[in-house]
Amino acid sequence: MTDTAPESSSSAPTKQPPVILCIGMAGSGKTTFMQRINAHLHSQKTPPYVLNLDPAVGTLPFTANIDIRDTVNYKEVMKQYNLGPNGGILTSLNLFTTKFDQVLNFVAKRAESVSHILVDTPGQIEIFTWSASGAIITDTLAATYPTVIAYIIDTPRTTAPATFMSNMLYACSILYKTKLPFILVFNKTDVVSHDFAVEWMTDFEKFQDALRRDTSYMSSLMNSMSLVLDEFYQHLKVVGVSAVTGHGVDDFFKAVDEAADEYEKEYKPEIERMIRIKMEKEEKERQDQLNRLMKDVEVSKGTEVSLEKGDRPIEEATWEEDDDDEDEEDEDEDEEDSEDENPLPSASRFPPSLTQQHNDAKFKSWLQQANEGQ
Ligand SMILES: Nc1nc2c(ncn2[C@@H]2O[C@H](COP(=O)(O)OP(=O)(O)O)[C@@H](O)[C@H]2O)c(=O)[nH]1
Ligand SMILES: [Mg+2]
Repeated sequence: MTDTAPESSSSAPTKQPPVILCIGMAGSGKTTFMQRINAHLHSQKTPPYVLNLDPAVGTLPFTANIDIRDTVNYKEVMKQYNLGPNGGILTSLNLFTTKFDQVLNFVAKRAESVSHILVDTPGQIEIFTWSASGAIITDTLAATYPTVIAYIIDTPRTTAPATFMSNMLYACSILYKTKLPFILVFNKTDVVSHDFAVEWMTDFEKFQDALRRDTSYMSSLMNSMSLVLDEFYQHLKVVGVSAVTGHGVDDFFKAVDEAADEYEKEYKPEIERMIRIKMEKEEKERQDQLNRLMKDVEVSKGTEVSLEKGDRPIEEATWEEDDDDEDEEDEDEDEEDSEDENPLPSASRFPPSLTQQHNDAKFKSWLQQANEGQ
């Protein structure tokens, strides 16, 4: 090996821009945050490539390079398929996903010249996180680009321990589903600081205290579930931002850089391993099929191919109702009563039996006679 040899088999030596997938509950501030980080990157003279996947957004406060609304009209989809708002959004996303290979081509053409790829997702979180389309989009992006989930949280609305816990459990489920580097983005810190959240996440006792003070019916359930989350917190990066004032955006990009490194070191080898396993499985299936075919050719010595079904030749298994129990012998008897009828060959056997060949010849001469008679 020379020192100039490429380390991996990857054909693209250039560094790919990280994808930032903005996911979060409706109203958490995904779109406003997209606008903020887009403006930030433009001000740094490192423009991103921007995708909007929310078909129901009224006006976008940023310019998207690819906008789902240019491809599908969500209101028309609702009308045509007789759907409600959520069904309309989901169906629009499904329709868009059928064209996602083309979207990827567009992204690939610009990938070298952009710093990041920003993706805004539909207002309702579950439409993206629990749909097949959302998974396809996430997985295909993550197969090519260092992909990072930015989970946007409405900080002022998550100060109650039970709400906080629900939000964390939701984030946890997305982390385990996507298996991608994850940044918890506590948004709206201009209204409420996210210090309480950091405290709860780092000091288990403090969260337990808060839960004890919370007398809601959920608190005992929460108490036991909070133990589970301790492990989950180890895998997270936490930043507090304000999409409105721009506070914390530098911290966010630092977290993105770290998460992108994490992707290269931990997630990419895993994704490549999964792709390799899938390809090996497909190759093995192909090889098995080829082997079966070669075996059939060998058995038949290149003269005839026997189509086996179980231990019996398929012709017997399929056509036995035509014959009585005595096989070939009674075929000769059949000839007599078919003398005047159309001796149309059944074409049911390959290679044709002697009787069948005889019938074929009879059919040809019958056809000739019929033609001459016209
Ligand atoms: N005070 C404050 N309000 C915000 C912030 N980010 C978003 N909002 C508001 O939250 C509401 C929902 O924001 P939007 O970006 O549409 O949320 P999305 O549904 O997650 O895309 C809007 O009224 C925003 O103005 C923030 O950092 N601070
Ligand atoms: Mg939005």
